[in-house]
Amino acid sequence: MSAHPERLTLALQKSGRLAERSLELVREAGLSVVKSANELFFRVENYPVDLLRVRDDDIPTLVGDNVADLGVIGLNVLAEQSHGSGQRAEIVMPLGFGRCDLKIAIPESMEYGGIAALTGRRIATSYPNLLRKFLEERDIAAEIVEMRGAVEVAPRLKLAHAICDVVSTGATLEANGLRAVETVLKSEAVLVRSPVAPADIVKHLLDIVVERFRGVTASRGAKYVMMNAPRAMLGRISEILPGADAPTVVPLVGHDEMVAVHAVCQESVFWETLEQLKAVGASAILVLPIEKML
Ligand code: PRT
Ligand code: ZN
Repeated sequence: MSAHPERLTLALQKSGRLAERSLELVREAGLSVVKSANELFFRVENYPVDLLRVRDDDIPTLVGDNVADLGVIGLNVLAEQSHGSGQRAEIVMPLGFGRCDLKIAIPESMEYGGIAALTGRRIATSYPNLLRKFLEERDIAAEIVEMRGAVEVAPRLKLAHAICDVVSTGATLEANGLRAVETVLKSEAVLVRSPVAPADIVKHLLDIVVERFRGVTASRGAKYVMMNAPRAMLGRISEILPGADAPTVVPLVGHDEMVAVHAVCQESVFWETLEQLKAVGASAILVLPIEKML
């Protein structure tokens, strides 16, 4: 049973790499968060919603055990914890932030002709379950050394030959004389929900919140692009526009060979894209942000 049966509870990371973007998602979904001195809970002013602020590692369990109805968590953490028994938090959708890869990295000086090079080696990681599964699937017998943090220093300390850790820019690997050789998991923040359906009053609210999160996530990075273009070039223009399906084409009065093209681009529109559009004859190109999408 949920801690507050008549309220929707969302578990978010209290501080860390996912904290700010998680809170931003909640705000963009129209929930006004009231920050309070209460370390554990923030209230939402305009809906019966509570934000439970915790360490990210606790979120899969809190949602799996139905203490929270929804949660935002890195797929890496969720997947690592999805090995034991017990109720599981269910993935609703990826959220498009907190992207990183769980990678195996070795010292620059170590030779590497392929994954067989890891046979008989010691690999330090905070992700023993994911690493074990990855190695087993490839029939590699290696020793896993479990570490809580500072995994990247293990090779220098002669604790391990290699590491398996989360990488985003790669700067940490480089600073420690390591290079990535295998990708164990591609990760991003995901929205998870409790396996137990909430009471009816909360269920309705939960559906609304999930739909709004979907809208916020979909419109992020999406752009509305408008331009004038030669009718003959419409095919090329559709190819150039990133992630746009079926642009709207409007005739221009007095210009039979020219049309106005309007399209929603799901991906970022870069200067290169605009230059390509110009090169095929487009003019008066406008790129507008999209605030909401449903
Ligand atoms: O206190 P709490 O337990 O809540 O937080 P935490 O310290 O366990 O996690 P936190 O806030 O560091 O990360 C939360 C989540 O962010 C992770 O579980 C990932 O899903 C995601 N994420 C995205 C990252 C990174 N990018 C990342 N770069 N998590 C960790 N890192 C670390 C990595 O471990 C390594 O030490 O950053 C370093 C590498 O970064 P680069 O840029 O040098 O490659
Ligand atoms: Zn953590």
